[in-house]
Amino acid sequence: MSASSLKSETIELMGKLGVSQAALEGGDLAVHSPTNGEKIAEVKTSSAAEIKAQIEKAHEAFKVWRTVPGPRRGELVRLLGEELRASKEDLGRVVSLEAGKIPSEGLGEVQEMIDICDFAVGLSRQLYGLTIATERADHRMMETWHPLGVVGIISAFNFPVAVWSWNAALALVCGNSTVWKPSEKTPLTALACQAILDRALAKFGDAPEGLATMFVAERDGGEVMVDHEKVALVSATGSTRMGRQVGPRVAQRFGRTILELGGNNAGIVCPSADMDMAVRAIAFGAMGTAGQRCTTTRRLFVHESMYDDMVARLKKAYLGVTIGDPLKSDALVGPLIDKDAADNMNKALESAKASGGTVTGGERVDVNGDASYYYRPALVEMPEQTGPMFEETFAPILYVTKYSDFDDALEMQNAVGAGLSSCIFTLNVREAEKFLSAVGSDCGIANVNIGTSGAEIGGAFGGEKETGGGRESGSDAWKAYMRRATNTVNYGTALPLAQGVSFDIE
Ligand code: UN1
Repeated sequence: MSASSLKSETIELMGKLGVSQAALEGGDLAVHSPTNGEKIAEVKTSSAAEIKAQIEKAHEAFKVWRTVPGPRRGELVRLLGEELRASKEDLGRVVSLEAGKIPSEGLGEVQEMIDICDFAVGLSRQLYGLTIATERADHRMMETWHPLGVVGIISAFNFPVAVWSWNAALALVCGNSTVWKPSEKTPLTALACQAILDRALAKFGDAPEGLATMFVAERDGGEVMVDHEKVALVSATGSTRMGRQVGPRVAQRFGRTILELGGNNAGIVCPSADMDMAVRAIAFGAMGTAGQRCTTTRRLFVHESMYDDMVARLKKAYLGVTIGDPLKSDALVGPLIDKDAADNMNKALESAKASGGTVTGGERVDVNGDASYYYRPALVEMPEQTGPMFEETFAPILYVTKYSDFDDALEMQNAVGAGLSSCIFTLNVREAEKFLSAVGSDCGIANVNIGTSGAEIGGAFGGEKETGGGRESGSDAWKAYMRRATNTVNYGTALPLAQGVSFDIE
């Protein structure tokens, strides 16, 4: 495929998805495909004034949308799910083109969007509150969940479409409007999602204008949204560094946040582990998506009795894994997103070596020349948990360290700043249950005999500590997108005061 044909494929695919060629040309933000470095589009960024106007409009839309019954709001998300089913192949391909994911992962991401739509449709009839026993006669106490307002969504390049849908599907059934700022590295997938959503909105018929929109901008555009008083909730996915800035800024104006930040996810391999299962799970968790998931397995603690066997098997997997252009091959590992990612990977490997690490893999692989960054995933044997192991490097690096005592392994796993995902491989029920207990993994996701990545949408997704504490997606994550009112109703003829207080004014 010649360089220019990638651009024409982009125009053709985006056209099929409903985005005009004009929207892809002449803009001030260049979009490069990480698959070969080619410039595939130039899109227009929004000014601060445009973003503010968009938020004002979303706020007006919210005032209407909050009065629409939940199940009817669910109908819009059902239509979105239908449109996504129809566009799955094309949107999945744009994810591969723009984010460099291998085809099954690009498609998997769109499947995750379809799944959350299904979930949200059911949820639209289940925005339940509690009825609570009251201490007063002839009284009823209950909770009501109300729509919150404008939800600002900030998403990262690595899940350029799914993370938006987790937020938008829930926010919309909960009666909110949404404004989305995608990563400036992946605006095309966002333009495609907007076109898909616009088709669902057209079929829906009478949704208020400006209900769910997006804008392309660099960081300063995101700041406009973060600081805007009419954005009730900012749901931000990205680095811990970004979250450290977003969190306090939103808190300053008493807005709400859902923060889904860095992960430095670990696995523990115990003496009884099913080794075949563990190797496959760890290989996918560490090398899948070229190590660019927030749930990627980055650290591994292996019991000394299994260590040599595990390292030998992993080395084989690392040296044998196929690396290639996701648009043209069925390789399992695609490119890093850009040169910065490659520089960070190299830096971390240098630092690991300086800390006594032995590196297998990690070298650059020439797939499509100098303007794209393909690397063999790196397996790094570390004598102890030290140096770069404490940092999240968004690249395919897996550090492996030996342990002899289970409690030490647990302590090492919890000894980092982030607290997103974790896993244990064991057939020993005591180890498994301890890992899941209050003294076990301190992460938001803790798995047994499953890797750290690839969570289903049905569970709440997010993590503790420097991961930010937010939860998105399934379970009761919807509650973060609504405000709770406690209502007490007196249907009697007296006015008893709570706690037996007397206050007789006659
Ligand atoms: C992310 O990397 O930001 O659990 C999200 C997973 C995916 C989501 C990852 N379902 O790996």
